[in-house]
Amino acid sequence: MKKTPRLLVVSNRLPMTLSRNEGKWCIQPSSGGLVSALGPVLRNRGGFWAGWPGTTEKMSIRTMSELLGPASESSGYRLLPVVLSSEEVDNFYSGFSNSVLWPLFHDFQSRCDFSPRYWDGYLAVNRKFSRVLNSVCEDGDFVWVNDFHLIPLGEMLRSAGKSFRTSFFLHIPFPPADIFMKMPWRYEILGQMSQYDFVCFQTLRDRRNFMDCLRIFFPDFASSGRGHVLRVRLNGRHFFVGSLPISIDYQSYSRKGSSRAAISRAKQIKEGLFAEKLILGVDRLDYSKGIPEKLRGFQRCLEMYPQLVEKATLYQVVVPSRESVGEYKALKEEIELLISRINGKYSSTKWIPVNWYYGSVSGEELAALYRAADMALITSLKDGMNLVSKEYCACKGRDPGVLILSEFAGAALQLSRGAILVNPYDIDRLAAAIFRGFSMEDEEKKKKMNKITNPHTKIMTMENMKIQIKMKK
Ligand code: GDG
Repeated sequence: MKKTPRLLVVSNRLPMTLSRNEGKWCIQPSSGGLVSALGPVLRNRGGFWAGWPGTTEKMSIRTMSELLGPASESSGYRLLPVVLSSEEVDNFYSGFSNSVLWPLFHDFQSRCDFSPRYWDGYLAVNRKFSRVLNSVCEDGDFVWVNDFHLIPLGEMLRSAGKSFRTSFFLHIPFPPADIFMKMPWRYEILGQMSQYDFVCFQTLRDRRNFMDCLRIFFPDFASSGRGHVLRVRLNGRHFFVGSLPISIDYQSYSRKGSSRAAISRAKQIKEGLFAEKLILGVDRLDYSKGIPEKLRGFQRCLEMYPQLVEKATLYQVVVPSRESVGEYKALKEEIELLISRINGKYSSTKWIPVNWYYGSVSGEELAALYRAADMALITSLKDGMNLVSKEYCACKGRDPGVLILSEFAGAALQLSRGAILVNPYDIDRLAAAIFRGFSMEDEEKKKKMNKITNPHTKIMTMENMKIQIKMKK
């Protein structure tokens, strides 16, 4: 009988993070969209998940396995740590990944730092990942590489001579050719992406940008097919290129949002905030998420529509992220300043316009916040997908809610019929959209939300992720 191929998932971070607190090692779930999206798809599927465990501190192999072993058992796949030094993290993670690829791929080319040492560090860490994977990979395995940190990995694995299939999924956007061209290593990056058997993007827009770049840089490029997966021929070999948007475990969010605990906690939250109308923002601390733009839009809304003063409260959760990168500290300060200005101008003895929490809340608390919110406000300046928008709709269920979503989030291409789309740079229209959301009748809100959550549309299901895994066959 033919053996089912084993699945090896690779991402920069493991789904669990190790840290040392007052001399004691702790393990906790990693945050961010990649882990939220992949976790439920992989649970109990077997195989491996390889990645960095999030610490550069030295620890014995025994301590590492004592910490990761139980997490492996409960998740149903083996966690394979790739240990990195602080110098490696500086050049590979803070450097090439977060100071070159992240800003460039989100169209912020002026934020890029193209230091050559970052490129060397990026390749060196990818080689390290490939050595760790090669130690467990067998012929016939299916290796699923995730995100921009690990683009060269497919080619490195292939050069080891074993025969396994590789797939690459880019969780962030792929930029238009005129932006991509700015990168000194553009030719190398495109060549490395073309070494996978399957390269997959969140949206048709990202896939089109990638195909445009291939056309410009590789004269013998040819493509065929139509629909979500195309066939590409390049330099004598062929591979597939797809656009398969990532989603969430809809049933699980829907259950959590309509649980008794979430409904009762949602009531408490609203009472505690004295909020007649609650607007919710949930974002990682990142300039791509447009948090300052959201705050300016909310302030403008209070100026333009004073009837919302003492009625609409913005609650913003900001999840700490990349705190070692200087720009992120500056962003936090900018957010603090904007919030204190709004609160200084509008607060009264019974109402504070903006409440924020800098930290990560539990999954249960997040579901209760989604349930409590009359509106979710997402103002990304560019976003691969944005799972928060989907989670909000799933948790809200039949309770009337409004989704205001940036047209620059990948999710906008899927959720446009049910959301109010905004350009976060257009402050007056953003303010008007918030007001419009609150002026809508409950029936209209429910109708719009149904366009998103209706199971026939399949936009909230994980079908697409499953298709990617099926590509291994
Ligand atoms: C990248 C791409 C793409 C947030 N705060 C808390 C918390 N979260 C969870 C949310 C959500 C996830 O983090 C954030 O996902 P996003 O998709 O919004 O954004 P990124 O982290 O930037 O993810 C993005 C994604 O990858 C997947 O492909 O959509 O475009 O940038 O799941 O729920 N979870 C908990 N507490 C929090 O305080 N428990």
